[in-house]
Amino acid sequence: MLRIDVVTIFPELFEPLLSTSLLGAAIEGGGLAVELHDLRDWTEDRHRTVDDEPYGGGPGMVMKPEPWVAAIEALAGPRGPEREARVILLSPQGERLSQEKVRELARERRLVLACGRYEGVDQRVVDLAVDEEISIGDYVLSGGEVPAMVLIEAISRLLPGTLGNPESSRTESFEGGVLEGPQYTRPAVFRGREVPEVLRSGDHAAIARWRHERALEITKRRRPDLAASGGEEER
Ligand code: J9Q
Repeated sequence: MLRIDVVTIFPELFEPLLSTSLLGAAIEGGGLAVELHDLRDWTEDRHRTVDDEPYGGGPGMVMKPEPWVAAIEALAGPRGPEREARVILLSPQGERLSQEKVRELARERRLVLACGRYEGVDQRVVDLAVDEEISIGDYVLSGGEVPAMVLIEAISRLLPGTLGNPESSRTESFEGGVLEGPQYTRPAVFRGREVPEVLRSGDHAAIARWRHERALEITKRRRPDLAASGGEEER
């Protein structure tokens, strides 16, 4: 069982994700528990203030350290070998998320996901309380909430006993370091375009060969970076 605690100023953003089928299955199956926490619950002032102006000036606001460190230490304990959870800050400065990292995190017992806002979190939070920073890619977002959802969904698909279809998870894009080739369903002809003959031939060996060829082709063309790292990794 993996427990994920999410700390955010927008806990309600996560509600649809948790109630809808995707994670629903992982949670129903007992492999995953997600707990939402409002960062403002760890403020002490009347206005529940979570941000302030940046030292040195500049645009935007920076998230204050006190609520963050209080929240993280309440959920994970102080940083060190006794800590009960791995604390991850979703941030543009983080290490890029990969399927390898997802596999690693899916083996943990507890995670705390800290969702900061775009302008940033006081660096002392990172230095004192965060174990690692993760980015989902190089684009501007307004906060770490959507990146946290990406991470939760990716992890949920790997939890033991919670996967609807283990076969499809293994062969899907990236698990083997190769993209999937084209997929078709009925009708056999749509707007004059035919499904490739081989897929309708019933020749399973020929189908497997054709799919493997298309997979390598699309990977080489669209993702030469992936193609370079083998494509034969086969998990
Ligand atoms: C918190 N852009 O972007 C990509 N991965 C994480 C992020 C991010 C962001 C702004 C705030 C996280």
